[in-house]
Amino acid sequence: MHIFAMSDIHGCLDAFKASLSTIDLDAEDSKLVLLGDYCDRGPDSLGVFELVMELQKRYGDRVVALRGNHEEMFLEYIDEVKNPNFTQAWILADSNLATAKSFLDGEAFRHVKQLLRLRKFEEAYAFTVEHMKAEHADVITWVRKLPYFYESPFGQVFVHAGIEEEAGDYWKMGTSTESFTMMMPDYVGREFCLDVIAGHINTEAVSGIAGYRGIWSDGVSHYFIDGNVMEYGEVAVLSYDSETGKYSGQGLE
Ligand SMILES: [Mn+2]
Repeated sequence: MHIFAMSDIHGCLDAFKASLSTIDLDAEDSKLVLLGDYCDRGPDSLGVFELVMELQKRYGDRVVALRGNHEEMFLEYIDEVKNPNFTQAWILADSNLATAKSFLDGEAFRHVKQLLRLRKFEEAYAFTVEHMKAEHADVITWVRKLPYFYESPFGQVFVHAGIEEEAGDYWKMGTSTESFTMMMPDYVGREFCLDVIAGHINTEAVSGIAGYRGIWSDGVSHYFIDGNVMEYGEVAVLSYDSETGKYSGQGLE
């Protein structure tokens, strides 16, 4: 089997498509695991969500989509719409309103901008969420069902941020939903009984090597695959071949 993994696409639909074009999903023994953070920052969050949904329709369980902290925030700002105290959190979480813009048609987005200019923040927030619910309920429903991790038959766990490795065999029970999507890379350099493949923190930050991009491994049990698409314009692809047990991808070897 060939497993491909990508993470932290962050609304960068063109970069995602370019990386997809390098892998063959038509082969029956291939699998694509996406580690979350499809939305926010980049220009087309809705387009990325819809493309992943389409891939799952086409390829079934050959395409696994996990959830990241940005999907958690996305659901939070939809669910907290009756809470006026959340208005500021919404504006801050969706930097430059990039995600809202992708979900709203031109006229609706101009209306939101106008409300914001008039400092009608709560109204802008409520209007945005109402529009998203009315026009893109399928996407919201899909995001709600995204799982937190994927365990392969080859001694691997794929996750957005990480797992509580101190819990050993009980990591599933021992890892909170916040940790799955947001934990710091606390176990770098320590051996674990599974390979842990994660995104969330870009590889320049986790490696400590200035300008690093692509995939980074700690040489023990961890592979980090967020190559920082906003900075470098590319979504890194990790490949794993179960016949040889070898990982490959930009930055490895
Ligand atoms: Mn993240």
